[in-house]
Amino acid sequence: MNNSTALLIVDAQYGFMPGGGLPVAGGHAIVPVVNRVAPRFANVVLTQDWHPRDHVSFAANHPGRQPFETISLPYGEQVLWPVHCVQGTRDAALHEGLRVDHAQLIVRKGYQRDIDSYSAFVEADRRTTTGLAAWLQARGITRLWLCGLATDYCVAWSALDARAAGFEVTVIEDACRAIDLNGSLAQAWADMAAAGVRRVDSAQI
Ligand code: VGL
Ligand code: ZN
Repeated sequence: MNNSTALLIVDAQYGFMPGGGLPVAGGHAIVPVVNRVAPRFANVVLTQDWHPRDHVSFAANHPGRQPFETISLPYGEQVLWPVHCVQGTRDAALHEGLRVDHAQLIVRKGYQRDIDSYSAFVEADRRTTTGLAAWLQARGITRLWLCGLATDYCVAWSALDARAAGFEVTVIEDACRAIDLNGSLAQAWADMAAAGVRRVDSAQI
């Protein structure tokens, strides 16, 4: 791929794979697919969900609440998750089987106690930027290919924010896996299609 294109690998962390804090079915199966496509990209960026232990998104920090319930926070509705991707733990580590030594940037997100961040671009308050759009734009990158975990949360939110920031966006479907909570996967694909996100299989690259 040319220099105006980047691969964005979202949250390919143990926490979202079998045995992790918020396991996504088949999450580990993305690793060989990502490894197959990554060499094609001169520009590679990864994200890393990176929560403090007292993070607002953890059900365990809301007495009486259970994982996958929703609560209302100052910035809107928040799904309560099992404890996952706590800073510095193995759960938060990137999968060691990823062969992406040429990656240039790791964007950590969700590190503020009171704000979650599914998106690689803008936190859940929809105001606080991670700086990623400016970083990409400063390098002349206009096209993004997305893969990772989970399709219906961090990948979809990142894809939608990337479109809003003016990037051309393609999601590599078989290099993603979903949580699929209450129809969230179908909703995510509908939202992405409506926003002009392209959807491909890795074999088409
Ligand atoms: C994610 C829920 C909570 C994700 C991260 O990576 O999709 N989902 N934190
Ligand atoms: Zn998280």
